[in-house]
Parts: sequence; C-alpha cells; structure tokens
Amino acid sequence: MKIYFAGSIRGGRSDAALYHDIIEHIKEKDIVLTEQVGDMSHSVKEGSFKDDGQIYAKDTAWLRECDMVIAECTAPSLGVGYELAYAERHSKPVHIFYRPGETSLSAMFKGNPYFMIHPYTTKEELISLIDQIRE
Ligand code: 6IA
Repeated sequence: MKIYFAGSIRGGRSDAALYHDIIEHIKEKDIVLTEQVGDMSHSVKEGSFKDDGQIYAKDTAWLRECDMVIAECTAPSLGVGYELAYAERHSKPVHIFYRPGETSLSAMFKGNPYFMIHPYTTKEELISLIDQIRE
C-alpha cells in the first residue's frame, strides 16, 4: 500500500520525533510517500514561493496517488487540515490519530462521519492501532 502520512510542519514540530518513528514503522510493511514529514532537520521557516509551489504540486499529486491517508493531528496544522479535505474530495480513506488529553480535535473532523478517528494515549497504542487499520 502507498500511505500518505500527514503531520504538522509549520504548525509546529513538537511531535516531529513521533512522526519519524511512525513513518519508520509503517515502512516495514508499506510505502510512505511523505517521508519528509518525519525529517528532523525540517525548519518551520517559510520557504520561497517557488519552493512552496513545488511542495504543493508534489503533495497533492501524492494525495491523488495514495491508497490511504494517516494523519497525526495532536499538533494542529493548517496544511494537514487542507490535506485531509483534499483526500476526502478524492475519496481516499483517511485515518486521524490524536491525543485527546493534549488537544481538542476540530469539529470539522470529529463531526464528519467520513473520517475514521482514533484517539490514543501512548506510542505503543498508536502503533498497534496503525497496524490494525492496515490489516
Ligand atoms: O501547514 P503545515 O506546514 O503544518 O502543513 C504540514 C503538511 O503539509 C504535511 O502533512 C506535509 O505533507 C505538507 N508540507 C508542508 N510543508 C512541507 C514541506 N516542506 N515538504 C513537504 N510537505 C510539506 C516545508 C519546508 C519549509 C519549512 C521550508
């Protein structure tokens, strides 16, 4: 399966190490199109318009190509929100993971039955849920 993993970049990198570990785990069985989301060297600075245009074109192409979207939404991100709506428009299955003790997930996701939403607490629980959805 080709997985599009979505996680906050300019929205804040507090969970970057977690994204990295999730991506490494998913890659043991499937292909992750968006490995750069877990790249610990990513700065949150704005790039040039040209760079951003390339990022947008590449990411939206991957969203159209993927078999499933997995998003970690504890750190709120405009970019991730956009990607999830884009995936819905292209009828891709979308699984959203978040830690309820640390954030209130937007009603635009919690209130939309299209999205499959998985609250979790520990990384072990998250990994086990990710394994279940890929069975
Ligand atoms: O609004 P955000 O930046 O938090 O949006 C994060 C989401 O947008 C991620 O799920 C990515 O798929 C996508 N995205 C945002 N920035 C990038 C990026 N480089 N490369 C690839 N995908 C991205 C940004 C580098 C920049 C800080 C110079």
